[in-house]
Amino acid sequence: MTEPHIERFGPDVSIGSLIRALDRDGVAMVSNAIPPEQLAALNAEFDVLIEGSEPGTPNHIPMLIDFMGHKTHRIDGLPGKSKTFVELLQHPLALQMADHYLLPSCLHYLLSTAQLIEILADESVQHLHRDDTAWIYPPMPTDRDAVPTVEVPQLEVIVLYALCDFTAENGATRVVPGSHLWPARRKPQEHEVVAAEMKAGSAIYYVGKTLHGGGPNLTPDQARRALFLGFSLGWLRTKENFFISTPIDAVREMPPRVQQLLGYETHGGIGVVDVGCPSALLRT
Ligand SMILES: O=C(O)CCC(=O)C(=O)O
Ligand SMILES: [Fe+2]
Repeated sequence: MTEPHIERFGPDVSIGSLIRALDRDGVAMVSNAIPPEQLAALNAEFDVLIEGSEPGTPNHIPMLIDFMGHKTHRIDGLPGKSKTFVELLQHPLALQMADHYLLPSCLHYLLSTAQLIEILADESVQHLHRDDTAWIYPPMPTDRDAVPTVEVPQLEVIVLYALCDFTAENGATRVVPGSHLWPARRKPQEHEVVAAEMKAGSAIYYVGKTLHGGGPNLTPDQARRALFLGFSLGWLRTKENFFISTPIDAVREMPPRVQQLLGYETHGGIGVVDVGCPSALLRT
């Protein structure tokens, strides 16, 4: 039996080769996916965001606070906060991957989530999970990982960029190659988990069904910085776009039940603002 591993490609990889690896392993790595100048620009903008943030997500819904980490900075809302992020959002390889996996099931897809994640020294390991279980009810705490995998269409694809060197010690993302094809209840053994060690500017690409999680940061003083983007099917949303059509000042005057109907409450981890529940916006 071959040891599980993540196939590595160079930045000029063809989308066909990337897809072949993704179909087989559910994950693939691309070195130097971000050119050095863009990486430097991103990090300069993100340094400022991290300086203004605190680790931990106390405003998140209780069942996800441990998942989000207590010694981890998480910053979302990035399209409105970083010009370079907006450039990176158009990276052809990520969009070609999303075209391939999502367009068979929708007219067009959406940026579903994007987070800057900085795992600080002494953070513990994140639970191995599938990102697409966020949409599959019932969510935690019953048996959240025991959801059908192959029977469900591809809901989400993800690219996670390393913004610093990723090592097994500083919290490189842990991935279970092949787990996108596993039966729902199969649990990974430790020898099936691979740390996505890679240089700054590299990326892993994975599908929503692939088991993965942030690694523990075992270093005394190194931060591990990542940026992940998830693209999801374009119809995974409400028919009417009340978020845009209803001014927030009007929503503030409405009864809580109506605020909930208009989307100011998350569904588990779906519908977050500032890595938390958007109802916080109504109280400010
Ligand atoms: O930080 C990481 O390496 C992975 C984070 C992750 O998978 C998540 O928060 O869903
Ligand atoms: Fe994840």
